[in-house]
Amino acid sequence: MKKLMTILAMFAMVGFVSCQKPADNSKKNDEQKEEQKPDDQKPDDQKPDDQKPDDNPPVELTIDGSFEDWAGLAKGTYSQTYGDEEATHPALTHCKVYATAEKIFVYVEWDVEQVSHDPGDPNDLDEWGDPKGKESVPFHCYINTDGDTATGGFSDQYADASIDVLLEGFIYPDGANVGSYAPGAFAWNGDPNGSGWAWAELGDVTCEGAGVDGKYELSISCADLKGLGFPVADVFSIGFDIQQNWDSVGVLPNAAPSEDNASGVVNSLSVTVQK
Ligand SMILES: [Ca+2]
Ligand SMILES: [Ca+2]
Repeated sequence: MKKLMTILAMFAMVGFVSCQKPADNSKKNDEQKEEQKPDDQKPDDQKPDDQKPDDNPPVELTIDGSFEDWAGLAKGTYSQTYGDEEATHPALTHCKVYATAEKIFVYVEWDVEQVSHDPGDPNDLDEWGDPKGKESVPFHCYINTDGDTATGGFSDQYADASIDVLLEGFIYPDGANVGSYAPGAFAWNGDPNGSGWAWAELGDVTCEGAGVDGKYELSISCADLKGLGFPVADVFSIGFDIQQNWDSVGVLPNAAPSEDNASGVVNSLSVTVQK
């Protein structure tokens, strides 16, 4: 009888131990959950799928003069602005900017009524070697590459006056047709937050451009900007102008002049790089 009681007691203990195991495991799981809580706040693999930035993976737009690829961009991944018809230089009417670690993509629209282009007479050259009567359409990208409002300048067109790099090229390279964008790059060499046309030649930046009258897309190589000493920050800003024979006729972003802002100059457009 004593032996039987001993055996029953042993079963009871085994049963007790068995019953304790899940309790122990539950406690351990709870502890593990506690330990994992900080990881839940990590941005990458710990986040629920719907919060992953991979929902909007960076895409490569095609610079081909058709713009359907822009329509496919997820909202919130690009920056855009529309021109004010009452602005001092209203010829640019709309721009969108989408940036990846590799490229800055720009889409821009202008009012063709306000911008004329003409190759002129190739057999009748002026003192500069350009065909007489040629109507040129320079296009500038003004980039606050470091996103730092304490560096750069050009308050003439942007209230934040923090443009570090200027790209200068042509939308109608031959004067007759919309063509690719092959700009030269220049660095701001005026006073910080200063004004005036104060730029020092940097070199070339690889770009592409394509479009039709009034609509254009272009890309800018971030590696080339970095190679010239101007890496593009995760949040940078940018502005544009379109010129008629070297006079600005369109500036973006812009605003209508007002009592508080007689020039209608506003900040450059802030852009967040998609990664
Ligand atoms: Ca395209
Ligand atoms: Ca800057």
